[in-house]
Amino acid sequence: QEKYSFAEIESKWQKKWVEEKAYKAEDHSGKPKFYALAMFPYPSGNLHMGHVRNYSIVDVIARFKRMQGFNVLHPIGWDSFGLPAENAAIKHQTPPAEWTWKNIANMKRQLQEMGISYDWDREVATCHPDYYKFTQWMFLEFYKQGLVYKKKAAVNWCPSCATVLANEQVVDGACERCDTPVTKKDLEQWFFKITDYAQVLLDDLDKLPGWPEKVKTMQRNWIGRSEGTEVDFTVENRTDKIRVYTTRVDTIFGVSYVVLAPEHPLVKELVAGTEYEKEVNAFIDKMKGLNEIARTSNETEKEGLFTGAYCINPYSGKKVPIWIANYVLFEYGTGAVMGVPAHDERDFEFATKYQLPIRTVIIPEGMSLEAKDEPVKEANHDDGVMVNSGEYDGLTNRDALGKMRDKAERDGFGEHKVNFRLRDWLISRQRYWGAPIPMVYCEHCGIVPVPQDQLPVMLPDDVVFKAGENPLATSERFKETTCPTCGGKAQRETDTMDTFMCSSWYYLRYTDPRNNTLPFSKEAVDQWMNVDQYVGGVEHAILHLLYSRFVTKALRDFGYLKVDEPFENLLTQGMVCLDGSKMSKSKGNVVSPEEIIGKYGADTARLFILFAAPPERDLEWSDQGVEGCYRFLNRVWRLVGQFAESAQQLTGNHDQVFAELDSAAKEMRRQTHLTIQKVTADIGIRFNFNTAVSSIMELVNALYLYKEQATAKSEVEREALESILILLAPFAPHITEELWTGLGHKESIHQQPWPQVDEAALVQDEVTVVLQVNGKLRDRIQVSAEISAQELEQHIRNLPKLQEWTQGKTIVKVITVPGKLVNVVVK
Ligand code: ANZ
Ligand code: ZN
Repeated sequence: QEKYSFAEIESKWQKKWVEEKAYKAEDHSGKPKFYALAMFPYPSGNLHMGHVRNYSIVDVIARFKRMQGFNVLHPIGWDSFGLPAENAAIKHQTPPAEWTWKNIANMKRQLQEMGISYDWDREVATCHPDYYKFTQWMFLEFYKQGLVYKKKAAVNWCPSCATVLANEQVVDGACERCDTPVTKKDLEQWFFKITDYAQVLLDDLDKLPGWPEKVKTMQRNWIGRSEGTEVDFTVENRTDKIRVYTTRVDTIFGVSYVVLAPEHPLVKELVAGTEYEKEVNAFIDKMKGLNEIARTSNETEKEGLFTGAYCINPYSGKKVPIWIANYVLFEYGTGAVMGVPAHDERDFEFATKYQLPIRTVIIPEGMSLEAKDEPVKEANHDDGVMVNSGEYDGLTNRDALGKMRDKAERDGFGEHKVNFRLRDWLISRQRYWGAPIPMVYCEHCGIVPVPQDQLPVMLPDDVVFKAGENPLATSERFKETTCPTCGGKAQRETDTMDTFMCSSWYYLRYTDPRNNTLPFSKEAVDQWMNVDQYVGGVEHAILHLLYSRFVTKALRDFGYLKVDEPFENLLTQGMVCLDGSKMSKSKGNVVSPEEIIGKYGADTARLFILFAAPPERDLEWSDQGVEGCYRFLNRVWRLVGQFAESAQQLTGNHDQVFAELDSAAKEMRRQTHLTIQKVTADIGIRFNFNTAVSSIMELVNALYLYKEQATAKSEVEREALESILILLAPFAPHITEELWTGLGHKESIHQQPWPQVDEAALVQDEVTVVLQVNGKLRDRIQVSAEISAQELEQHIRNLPKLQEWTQGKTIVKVITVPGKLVNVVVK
């Protein structure tokens, strides 16, 4: 018998699949569609194990769905703009394009060596002019619709990368890429008005039951909806009013000071010409250099200064001092807060430090009124009863809050207000390797968008990379242009777009990747969207997913597509770890996919990574585990070889043989169909690839035992063997394809229909059991007489039809009366 020579087998099939376009998605097909998508990679140069895991998971789903009769779209591409290419360019003196395309070629070869079932005709790269032309088109479309604007803004600035960073690229106050502390700088920048969509982005998270709860929570927190009240405090001896934003207007009798953000325009006016001016100005300058996170983190000490001015509390009529402080941000709310030390931690810390009064205005319900004048040891934000609050005393604070807000609205000094933490999306980058922003500045016409039919605005290649300089500005040929409106002298915008912009719409491009006039046709996008299953790392839980949701919703509103949400189901895969920590170059604990594939083959690598842990959990690398998977595939290989040699005597009459089986054969068939049932549910319903693989392994063991028996029937063996191959095909596509053809089949195993469970084969000695859902009769099923309550319940839970009957509901309880009845209680 031949040896399992994986290298030969794998390259043979890979070549064939690519040549025959075996996994092409049909644009017009009678079959239902299924769109399976992995987050596309950044072409850093080599695949790592995280990639292998990501793409193997999606490949199992894609192959499984294909065998289930779906028309599957499973594309891949390259998120190929971004800083590393530019850094490499500076370091090695190679143009970013050259570095990037070389990496893409290498990683593409590696992907093909993994045998992932991509439709290669739909490959895209965001750095290709045919792609970024439409990234620019998006910019212009959003601009036309009033969702893009330019403004001078204090932005996060990395002095080392010499570029603007988005908030999310600032990690603990430092640049995500180079760890340099981030400063603030005033620059003219382009923004996308994502805040217009804040409420709907929040609300529609409820339309996504197929997303992990933790991801939705992260998005909710990022959007940060806050409901409160704006209240005016009139400045003493002036007409100016300071408008504060508070979520707790009920605490307003406890205000002992008002704080303005240092950047608040009123600050300079208040101190002009006073003894406070110099110190206050110095403080403002100091704050300018610091980013929000450094200013407001809990670890940062509260710091502030008195301005010398006072204002009046509109409820109590009392006079309170006006301060400025680091912990109040200009960009949030109104840039001014009322300080209530007794009920807010930050204010408590501040008041304690600067010896400002601390006055309780809410005490716990049932507590003696004496408590209202006791010294405060810590801020208390619990609900309770109002004290020290004039006419509101004795009310619950929730009642008081409503009444106080009504009063502000009635008397015209305030109003109910909803705020969001979410800021507009700053997309300008002072970098080279990105999509140029398609705008020109004309001396006569001002800001002029490049007409869409003149796209792409091509990246020039005659630029100079110098630290601290915007590369596009160094190309005269790029910069100097003529105005599309008047034909006069004009200059191009020299900033490029945030790469999150490129990745916010790539899943739409896959539906119509070679369209030359539009990013996609309506027909194509409506046919394929939305993505049925999206899989990627949890590090993209906030930004990429939020931007993509925003872009989809905006394009829907512009009339380009129909769906509300781009990603129906989301799976966030766990990390690949070695010795307990994430594999990473910096930790030096990396196992290279190429090495593993070279030693054992892609099928073993895939099988191990799918078998070692459920997709959402972290996976611990294990050399023994890999060895084990390799031995298992060899076992399968030998099993088929031995069968092919011995099984010549297949009778023509299959049904008759199956009708007259002895008990060992019946048991073999039962095991085969139980495994089909389990693997189908494990892949299709729960993504429990690991348990699916282990039950296939058990079936292999059972078949080894069965075939040793003198009475073993070839028909039964064959059924078991072919089931093993088909069930294993999504995990180990090459070896199964090879063995399948070895059994005499002409068609690819990957085109076989997914096997059906033969209910009759599952039964030992049968009885009929009534199946109810919430007491309603749904079916009568045949089960073994000996089946235990537990087995019966498991059997019911695995029934494919149960899905239909319990649609969208959760199973609360399964009541079983063995031999008689099962009632599934759902809610
Ligand atoms: C008085 C108060 C009393 C507050 C109290 C809270 C508790 P969220 O939920 O995040 O919206 N605040 C408002 N604007 C601010 C700014 N620009 N910089 C820093 N802090 C600001 O929280 C709103 C609360 O955060 C507001 O309610 C305000 O403090 C503070 F017992 O006002 B509060
Ligand atoms: Zn002009």
